[in-house]
Amino acid sequence: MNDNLNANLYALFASRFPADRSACCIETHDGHYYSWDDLERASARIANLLASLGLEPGERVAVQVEKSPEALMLYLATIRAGLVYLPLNTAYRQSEIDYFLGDAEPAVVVCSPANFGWVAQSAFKSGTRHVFTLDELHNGRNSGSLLERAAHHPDQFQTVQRAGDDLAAILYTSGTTGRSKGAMLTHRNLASNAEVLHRFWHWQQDDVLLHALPLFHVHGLFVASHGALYSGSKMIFLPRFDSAQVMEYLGRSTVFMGVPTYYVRLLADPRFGREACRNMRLFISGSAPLLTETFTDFQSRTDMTILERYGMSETVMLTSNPYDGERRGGTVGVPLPGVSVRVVNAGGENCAVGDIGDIQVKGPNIFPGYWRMPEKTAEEFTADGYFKTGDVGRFDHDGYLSIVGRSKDLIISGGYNVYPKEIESVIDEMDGVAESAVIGVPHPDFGEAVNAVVVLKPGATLSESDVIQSLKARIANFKVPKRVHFVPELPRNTMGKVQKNVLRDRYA
Ligand code: MLC
Ligand code: AMP
Repeated sequence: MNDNLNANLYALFASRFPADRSACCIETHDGHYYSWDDLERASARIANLLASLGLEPGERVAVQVEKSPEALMLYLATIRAGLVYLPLNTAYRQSEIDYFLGDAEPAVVVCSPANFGWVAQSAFKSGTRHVFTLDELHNGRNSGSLLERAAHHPDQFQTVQRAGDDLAAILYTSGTTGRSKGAMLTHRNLASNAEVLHRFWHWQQDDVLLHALPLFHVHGLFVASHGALYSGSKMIFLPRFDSAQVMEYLGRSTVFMGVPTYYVRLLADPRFGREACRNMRLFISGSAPLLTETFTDFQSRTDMTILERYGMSETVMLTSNPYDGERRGGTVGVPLPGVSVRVVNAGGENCAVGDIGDIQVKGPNIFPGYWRMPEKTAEEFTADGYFKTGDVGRFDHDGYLSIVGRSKDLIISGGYNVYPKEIESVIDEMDGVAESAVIGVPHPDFGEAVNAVVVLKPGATLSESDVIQSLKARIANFKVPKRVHFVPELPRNTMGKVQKNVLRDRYA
């Protein structure tokens, strides 16, 4: 990529939109159609509004809103205006939002009307200058929303000049110790991955992406939406994953992406099969391990093979099963072109084929570091510039990578990451709790479910539902343990470390 040209990611997308800008870009489940022209004009109006606020390039725009075409337009407008997009899961509660806003110090925060009061309070405490809702009505009124303000601005906007190394987005990913870290992603990181995936997955302009993922994580925003934007392909936007609704639209779609739970739920519907998939070209799975059973059930029900790929917030996509070659169940495929992936032993040497070791990666898609955490960043890279993923795997003789575990203490539930340490700290603060350990146990729907094992202080009478209710008020719902087990003491090894493997076996 030539940095003398504008390396702004939006400029790249715009150069690839269909020549016929009146073609449909997004169709929604409730029957609204948006053309490519609509997308360009609306993002220009919002970019003009953001520019009118006097923001400096690189300032952050934090967004916690429901999924909608307008949310995607806000994302594109932010990039277009040279600002940095910070998406936030709608499930996050006040203490989580307080932390993200305090750490990222965004200049602008956009939230839902229902949360406006407390989010605005939190935002202003962090020095945020502007808090908006997007466009949803509040008590029947729509005054002060970002879209209403943007409507008064011109529908043309000169995309701001950005270099490949300039930041485009920050995605918070929890830390194994301490609080969440903001993974900084540059225009080059995102552009290089969009280009590579476009070729690797054989995207065509006449593809139709059935988009059921949330827009606030890598999978829904940078893999799914970017794929369609870069290819000039239409998207059908569903507000959330619902298997019946997905089935309704599959006949008019060609590409679908999801976390393994989506495939488990589709397969649970007896109507899902060859006929439902007759128009489909490609099903992609990622964000969590796809069970071999799901992979083979899908094959026998549909005569199609799910393509599994592997990535993370810090790196976007790293490996993928091939489009034309063999898609091998239980593997995440081969390194994407331009991405270097190695498996190393404890001494940092490359493992032999078949041997298990730590997965390390390098390439134009790898993030430059964690927001305002130079020491943490340095710890996560090797001296020769490889990023330590925290995943453990092995290569086979044909160069296919399998992920066999994680060196990081992480639970992936329904495609969402949950860091035990964070939940343990909240449980340990509860009255009556002496200590706790949070583990992931196999779950038929979510892949892994969060479980807590709690030791009470003498005389305390906390129940399972007390712990769950108290956590629901404080942390995002998907992090709340599905079960709480009470024990007199936690199993420890001779070093005093809690033996989570013992607990995982006991509660599996
Ligand atoms: C919702 N709940 C979850 C959950 N999602 N619990 C555990 N894990 C989850 N993932 C809670 C709900 O709040 C509810 O709590 C209860 O579980 C049952 O809810 P549900 O109705 O079954 O949930 P639903 O709304 O259908 O959502 C499930 C889901 C959703 C799987 C559709 O979680 C989802 O879309 N996940 C995708 C996540 C994703 O996009 N990941 C990509 C990350 S990017 P209660 O208490 O009310 O009963 C990444 C990088 C990469 O990892 O490689 O892609
Ligand atoms: P996140 O931090 O949310 O971006 O999650 C990234 C993590 O998800 C990776 O480090 C892996 O542990 C996991 N992951 C992503 N894709 C896959 C996959 N196909 N198989 C197994 N794990 C995956």
